[in-house]
Amino acid sequence: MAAKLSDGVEKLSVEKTPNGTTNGVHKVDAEDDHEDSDEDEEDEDATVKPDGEAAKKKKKNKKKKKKKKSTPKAQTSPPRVLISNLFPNGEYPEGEINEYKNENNFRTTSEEKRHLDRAKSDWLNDYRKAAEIHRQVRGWARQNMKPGQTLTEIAEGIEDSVRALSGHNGLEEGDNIKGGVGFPTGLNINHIAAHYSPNAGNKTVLQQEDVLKVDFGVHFNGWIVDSAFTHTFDPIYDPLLHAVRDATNAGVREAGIDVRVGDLGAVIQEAMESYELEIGGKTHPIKSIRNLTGHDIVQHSIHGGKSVPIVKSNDNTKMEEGEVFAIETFGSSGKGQVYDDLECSHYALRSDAPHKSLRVSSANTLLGVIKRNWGTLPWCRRYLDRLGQDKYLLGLNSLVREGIVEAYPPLVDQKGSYTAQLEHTIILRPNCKEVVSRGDDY
Ligand SMILES: [Co+2]
Repeated sequence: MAAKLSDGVEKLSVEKTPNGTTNGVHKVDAEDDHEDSDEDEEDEDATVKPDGEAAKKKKKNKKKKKKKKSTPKAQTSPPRVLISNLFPNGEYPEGEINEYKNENNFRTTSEEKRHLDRAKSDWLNDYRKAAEIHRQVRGWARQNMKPGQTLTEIAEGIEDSVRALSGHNGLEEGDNIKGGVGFPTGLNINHIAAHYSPNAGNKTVLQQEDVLKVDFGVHFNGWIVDSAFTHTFDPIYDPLLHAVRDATNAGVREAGIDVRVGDLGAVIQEAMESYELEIGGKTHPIKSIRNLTGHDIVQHSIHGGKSVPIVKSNDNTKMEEGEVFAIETFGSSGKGQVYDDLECSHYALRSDAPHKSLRVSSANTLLGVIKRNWGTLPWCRRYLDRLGQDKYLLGLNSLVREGIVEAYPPLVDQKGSYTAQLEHTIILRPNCKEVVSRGDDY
């Protein structure tokens, strides 16, 4: 889920950015692939056991085999097998591990940092569990999304899968705060860059020529994996997809403890703006969308308060040890700037919500429902519908007006333009950086 810069902040960073920071645009070979290769994982159980032990182990395995017959070993299509059934030892695969660079190099071998890291291992395992669910659900979605499907069908397919794998269907009060869907599934087509999810009755059908951004979240205990990709059926958009992939990977690579977010923005912009998109004989430079940013993630809040710009800026805010960041980049063939448009679907209770007495009684009732079901996690109108809430719009609008609930309307670039997005969640562990949402796909 993207963060939008407030107008004031945006002006500040744009003012400070010298004009013409875009380097000479050159066309990059569409096949050029700079992605980091996955490192081989070490075999965890490589120690040799004495004979007696080995024999015992054999017996154990025999017993296990019988049991296994009742529990499925593989994920189904659509995904419905509880993730914990696929990892019976309770340990989930780690993401891509990156060593810290330069003055932070000492962290790789520091005993003190290693100790700090171990102290938080349960938290990390929960994070990896959410990431594994994200990988399995998006793997299925990428294979099964087809032109002709409605956006509602696609959104529900993803959300039902996340609910099934996490074991949190979110229907009982409080269940969704424990785990499951981390925020509304964004299904953003073409010039729509972020925060679009179908509301009830939406009849939008995915088209062959569409550029679809799929942005969804999975969480346990309020720690959200925020990851997004762009899906197309026509290879003419490949340069746009490669631009955001390179830009996000550049951001992920350069992110680290003590890194200034403004510097990260420059690196991201340079990678992004080395591409161009050719459509119908016309060439469009690809721009970083300058008023969209990545963000830090704190427990139960998708936007912690820090931004990761995707254009060069003088923001000297530093990333710190233990922080979690969503590194997301947006490329556009349009103006490279978004504005609010279309019907709102995404909302979240503000963590700094004022305590006020509300004149609209339905607003009071709705506020209770929101607090008990999501706390400060984001949700959309469809999630209220599935809990049996109706006629809530008056109350909802009043909560937004009073500054209690934040509305996140869709963000769009100019009509006719194409936008793409790629997003990963990274954890700045004390002794290494973990790209927890990394998969074979992106
Ligand atoms: Co995000």
